[in-house]
Amino acid sequence: MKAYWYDDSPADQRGPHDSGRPVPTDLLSSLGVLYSHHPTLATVEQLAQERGYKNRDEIAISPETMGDAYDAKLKMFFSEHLHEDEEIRYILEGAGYFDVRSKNDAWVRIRLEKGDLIILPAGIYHRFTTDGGNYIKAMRLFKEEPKWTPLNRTEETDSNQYRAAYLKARNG
Ligand code: KMT
Ligand code: NI
Repeated sequence: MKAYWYDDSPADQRGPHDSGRPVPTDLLSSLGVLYSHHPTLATVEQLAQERGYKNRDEIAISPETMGDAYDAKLKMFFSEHLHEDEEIRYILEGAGYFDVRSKNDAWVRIRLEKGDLIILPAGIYHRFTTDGGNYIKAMRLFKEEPKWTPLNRTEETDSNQYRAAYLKARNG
């Protein structure tokens, strides 16, 4: 894992966009973003049990697995959105970037590779992209029914109840 301020250049979303300014893990946790590294599945199982993630599936994102839909999917993942549930991802292969909004609405880019696990809280604005390798395989963990639906950022999501609850928790 590597976290840093996004450079906001118009280059391809899959480039590093590294401003050279690192973001420490405690800034991530102040946003409610939890990171951990798991060389094997054993400690993922433990975390899943503790947090009540009873279900899981796997997603592979690449031109090979998605064919013609890849470009459209990539665009969809990269539109700024929130979910009404946590987004938990354990990276099995490949790499990718999760961008999350900071308190002053700047992008923090989080690079994840094999063995990295991230939990994004419900209500946080974020987006995702593969890197130049165009391949990631991740385990998606969830509690009950998956609520994958991305709600793209609008005035309406600004007043979504999960957004409001997130801001309350984040801002204290
Ligand atoms: C999402 O919901 O944005 C995703 O599933 C991103 C891909 S998981 C590595
Ligand atoms: Ni998402």
